[in-house]
Amino acid sequence: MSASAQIGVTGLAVMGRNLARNFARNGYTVAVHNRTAAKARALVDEFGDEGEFVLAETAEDFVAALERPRRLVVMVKAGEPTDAVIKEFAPLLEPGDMIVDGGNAHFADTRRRERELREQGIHFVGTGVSGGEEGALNGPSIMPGGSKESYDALGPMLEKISAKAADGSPCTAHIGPDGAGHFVKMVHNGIEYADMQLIAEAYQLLREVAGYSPAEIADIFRTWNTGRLDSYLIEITAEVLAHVDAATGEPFVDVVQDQAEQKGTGRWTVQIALDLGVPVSGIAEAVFARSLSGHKDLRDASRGLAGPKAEPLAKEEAAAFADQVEQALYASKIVSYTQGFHEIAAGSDEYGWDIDLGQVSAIWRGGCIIRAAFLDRIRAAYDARADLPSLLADDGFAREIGEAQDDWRAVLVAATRQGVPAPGFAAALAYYDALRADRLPAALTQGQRDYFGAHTYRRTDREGSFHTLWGGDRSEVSA
Ligand code: NBP
Repeated sequence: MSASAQIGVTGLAVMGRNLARNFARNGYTVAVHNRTAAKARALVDEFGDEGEFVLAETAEDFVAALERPRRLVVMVKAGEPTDAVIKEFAPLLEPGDMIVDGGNAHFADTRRRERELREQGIHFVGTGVSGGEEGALNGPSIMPGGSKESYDALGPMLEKISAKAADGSPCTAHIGPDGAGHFVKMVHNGIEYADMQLIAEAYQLLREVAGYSPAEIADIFRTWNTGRLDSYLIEITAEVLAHVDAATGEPFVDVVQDQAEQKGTGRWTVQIALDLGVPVSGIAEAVFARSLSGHKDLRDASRGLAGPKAEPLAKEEAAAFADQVEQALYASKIVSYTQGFHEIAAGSDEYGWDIDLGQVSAIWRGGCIIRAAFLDRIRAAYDARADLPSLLADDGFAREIGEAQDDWRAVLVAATRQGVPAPGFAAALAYYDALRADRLPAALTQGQRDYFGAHTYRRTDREGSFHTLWGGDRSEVSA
């Protein structure tokens, strides 16, 4: 087999198949391979006329079909299958070749794989790909990690197949070494969980407190989508809410079981945030809300617990409440992005990745699930000040969240009084209030820790660590 393909894709389920077609449609010759060869044959049979494909039935043929340095994209199920594929292909590759893992790998696995393959001179490029099936075909947001050298060889191709932002710039860039790309994709998904939860809470409040129907709420979301909340998730929310179930004639949202599932990247975002000591309370509430919804037996056993049932507002009050919900949603969204970017900054510091946060927000503007007009604002904030310690330190965001807070608080008062859970809105407001507090009760926590465990504390009025002799005369000693 002659080495005629500029890139190869192995793993041709929905994502790999569409990514291979995207490369071919953009003029690249693409070698295609799958463990079960029939899938590779089917791809070429069905879509062979979209561009140049080289069908490879064996691993040896696949590698032989690739121009050097070889660019081999792996789109298999994350975890053991990725290791199995690496084990199969690495012995067939040569120094300078690249293995690009586009699956949803845990960044720690990516770091390990990168280290192991580097010894062999192979570049391992852990790459986050967002946008689902549709994005893979028509332009995803792509977050490649790995060496700078590998980006030099791969970047132009990724830039060509990626989504383009409204200003025409490609939604991909070199994120940083080893696991940086998969880390950023992980946090992207965590933010996605938070966005979805906040939208779901807004829906629930509009339904139960304001008394709107799903179709009316769809219209409200459509209106919001023309303003500062303009985003893919708001757009599809309106579509889902407007959809009527053909079998029953009921709103679709009423015939779907209210138990949300998850694949794990949101959970990883929270687990890693705990390891890094970054407060991502909004993202955590989104993960927990999905988890709580899935505890059907617990929920069934708890439905009789005392508490108010929401009583819908009068029509004239409902519209004003909807405006307040928009403010609460926007303010909470600012907080979840603040928390997500804090986690990326902390990961970047911990692993020495030197991630450009403005660039991350720029490549999320198209192709991915959280694409939104709002990301332009975040990029502008980091462009104005690259070392911005927090999005809330940006004058524009600080002003907007300040202006939203009365309505944000009013929405939470209504939610609490009427017994409608809004954990994402509440966690976001608690984060905001904690950051702006003059004093936090952490001082008392330190006192308790010193009392039962002699963990010591620091004083406000002088340097050093101290311990109070709680069991004795309660005098203070330097520790
Ligand atoms: P799946 O995650 O369903 O994986 C199926 C593919 O993995 C098939 O090609 C299968 O080959 C291959 N595979 C498996 Br399973 N075990 C293997 C092994 N031991 N050796 C070789 N190949 C093996 O596919 P997907 O939904 O297209 O997703 C691909 C990757 O992209 C995943 O990591 C996913 O997390 C990530 N991702 C998915 C989305 C999305 O929206 N679906 C978005 C972003 C990222 P076979 O045909 O022989 O069984």
